[in-house]
Amino acid sequence: MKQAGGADGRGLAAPPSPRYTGAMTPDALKAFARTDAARLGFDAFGVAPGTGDVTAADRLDAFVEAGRHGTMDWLPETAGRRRSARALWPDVRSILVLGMNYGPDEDPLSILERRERGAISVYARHRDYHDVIKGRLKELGQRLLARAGQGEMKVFVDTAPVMEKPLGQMAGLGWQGKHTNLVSRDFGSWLFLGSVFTTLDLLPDAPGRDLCGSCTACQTACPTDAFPQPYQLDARRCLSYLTIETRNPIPRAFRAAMGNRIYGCDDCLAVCPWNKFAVSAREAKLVARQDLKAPALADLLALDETGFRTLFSGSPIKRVGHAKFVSNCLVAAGNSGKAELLPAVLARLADPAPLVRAMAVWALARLSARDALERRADALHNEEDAMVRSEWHVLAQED
Ligand code: B12
Ligand code: SF4
Ligand code: SF4
Repeated sequence: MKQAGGADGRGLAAPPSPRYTGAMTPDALKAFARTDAARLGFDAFGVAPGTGDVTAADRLDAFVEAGRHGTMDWLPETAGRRRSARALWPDVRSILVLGMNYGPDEDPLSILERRERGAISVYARHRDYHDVIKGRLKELGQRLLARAGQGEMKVFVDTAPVMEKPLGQMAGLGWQGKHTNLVSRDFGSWLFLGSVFTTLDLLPDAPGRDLCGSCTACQTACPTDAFPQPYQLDARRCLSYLTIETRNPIPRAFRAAMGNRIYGCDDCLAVCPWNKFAVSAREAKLVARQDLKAPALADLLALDETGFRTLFSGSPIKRVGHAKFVSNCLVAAGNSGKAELLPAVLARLADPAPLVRAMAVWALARLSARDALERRADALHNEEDAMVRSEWHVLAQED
């Protein structure tokens, strides 16, 4: 048994275990892994062949060629390895795909009506799922190798150059729906995905069958019309990308449509009829924190760097950084129609981060056009940043 380094350098091989030496059939090994996965808190399990999904590669190329990845340059940069499991690791023979249910315990869209509150998407209302899942994938893989008495493995969740959704479909966990995410018959839209690549031969499961039928609910629900075709997403129009991935200001065309969504978006996921079988997360670390279900925008706008880091310690939100997060909250404040948020917005006009000042200008103009016009000349006199100046200038053109 060799020590295998993961793509992130942290993949592990199990230490030799005298208890588990001896041949096991691929079927018995798979049954062992399935039981172990459930014990470790995974809700869905399947095996894909080591070849991965070869048809997904062409679609990835088409996505990148059309520029739909926006500023996520790491997608084209890693496309060579991402497009096939064997390109990532030539020795892989089987891929265990695991799903962990993060189903919400209430309607995730009801918060959208409460405009003075910030809507945080379901996946970010609790502990960072990468932290929850990665260690368990390693444990699963280690125990499998120990049981087999041979082999190597690497584990992946989200950030590695692996196309997890097509793999999930190949492993029979569900199918890539028209909203492009994997839909499960048992858990609807609410499964996190992770995988264990291994050199062991395990019997693959039958791939998941597309059960979208004539439904178009996700496409209709999208507030920014981000699906140019069913099964295809233009990330540049997706609020998840705009609020999390890009550090540029939210384009003006999408600011009103953003409403109070300050981190990610769940609309296309939440309307899927297959959620009728969904249940709330059983993993305690994936149950929503009370304080992140409907946080007041006034409180979030008042957060300084330290307060931001403390509030979002252990949460994926921490990774977007204070400036991006506050800038998202300012767009939400601008959409709130709540004059009581004006003092918090005015305070951010003097923020050291240009991105924050820029969105404060927009929010101010939305909440009080008169205030904005009164301040414009002075602000332009003192402002040196081109992005912020352009927000004031556009305001002038909109007189
Ligand atoms: C980049 C990325 C994003 C980007 C781009 C999303 C996207 N759809 O590609 C952005 C930032 C927008 C994003 C948003 C979200 N993400 Co994301 N993201 C990823 C990541 C890192 C890579 C995805 C990827 O490869 N995209 C590239 C393009 C080419 O892939 P694609 O859209 O799936 O393209 C397919 C379709 O176009 C399809 N296709 C094209 N034509 C046709 C035609 C037919 C007939 C068919 C059937 C298919 C088809 O084939 C392509 C290849 O499979 C994965 C993790 C991973 N390593 O896989 C997580 C991942 C997909 N994200 C996830 C989540 C939870 C989200 C959000 C729900 C978070 C949120 N609440 O805000 C949203 C959902 C938005 C949406 N509707 O997709 C989960 C999804 C879990 C699941 N059950 O599927 C993943 C798997 C992370 C994880 N480990 O759990 N994400
Ligand atoms: S996450 Fe929101 S913005 Fe993105 S595609 Fe789904 S509904 Fe549209
Ligand atoms: S909402 Fe309808 S079309 Fe969209 S993924 Fe679910 S079943 Fe498919």
